[in-house]
Amino acid sequence: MADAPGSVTGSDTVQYAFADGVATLTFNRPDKMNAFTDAMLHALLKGLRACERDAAVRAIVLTGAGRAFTAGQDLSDVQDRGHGLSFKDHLEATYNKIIRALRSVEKPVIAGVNGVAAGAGASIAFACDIRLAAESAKFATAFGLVGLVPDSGATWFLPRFLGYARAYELYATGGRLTAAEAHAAGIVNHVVPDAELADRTAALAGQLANGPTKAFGLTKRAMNRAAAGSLDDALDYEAHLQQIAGLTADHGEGVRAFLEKRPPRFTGT
Ligand code: LHQ
Repeated sequence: MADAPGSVTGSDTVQYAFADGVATLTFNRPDKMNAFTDAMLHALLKGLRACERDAAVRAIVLTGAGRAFTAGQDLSDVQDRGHGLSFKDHLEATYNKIIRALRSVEKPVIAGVNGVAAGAGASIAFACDIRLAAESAKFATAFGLVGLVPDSGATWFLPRFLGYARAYELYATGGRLTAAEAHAAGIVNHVVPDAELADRTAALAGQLANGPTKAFGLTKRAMNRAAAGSLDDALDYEAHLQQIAGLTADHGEGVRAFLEKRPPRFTGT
């Protein structure tokens, strides 16, 4: 029997579904634009860890229920805690762990950005490997509008996509990018009609889940490291990882399939 939507994450506010190698985590607090409470953040982290552990999961999708991807931190939660909240502790205990988990899980992670992604919600979308956006989706920097600095990796990701000046201006003006603008800037891989987002995201995730999972994971590891290093480092590290990928069953299958002029049957091993 399939897991109940909240049983893997421990909360219905982040629902987990699994089929055909693809795990989908859905932010599910639509009346509040899927703004993150503590319970949601812990549920998301739990869901990501479960995806990491489960070898049957070979691609991961993050998306939102209703008209938002997620509006980032629930601001009423922050206000309720008043000066009792350590922003630093909160970030370290939740968002920073989530961003690290997204970048370190050695499986492709796709954000199906169904609506607005604001504040740390946009950062979470930026930390995924691939972004598909509905035509009506938006990326809202939000932080500056509430007197905060960009967090959850935003200062790392956005200047890499936009360059320093455009990223700084966006944060300083509380600006937003439409899906089309995000696509033009290279943030979003594909913009699709709203009604097609779920199917298009599932189709891409399904395709990736049938791929050579180990090689896809090692590719991510190499690109994470190359983003911060020199060409010499990248060359050394690629050679190191290729030694690992070259010993996988999927590599053997890929070569056999090529030589036998047939599609490969990858198993993720
Ligand atoms: C919300 C929220 C929300 C609560 C919509 N909270 N209720 C990390 C660590 C520590 C501290 C602080 O922050 C962080 C990281 C961050 O993420 S900071 C940035 C937090 N996010 C924002 O500032 C975004 C605030 N939301 C918005 O700007 C708008 O709601 C957006 C642009 C997302 C959507 O606008 P609309 O489509 O016009 O929808 P709406 O504003 O009417 O929202 C619908 C409901 O959702 C509404 O509730 P209500 O009871 O009045 O119907 C909003 O209050 C609620 N909601 N975002 N973050």
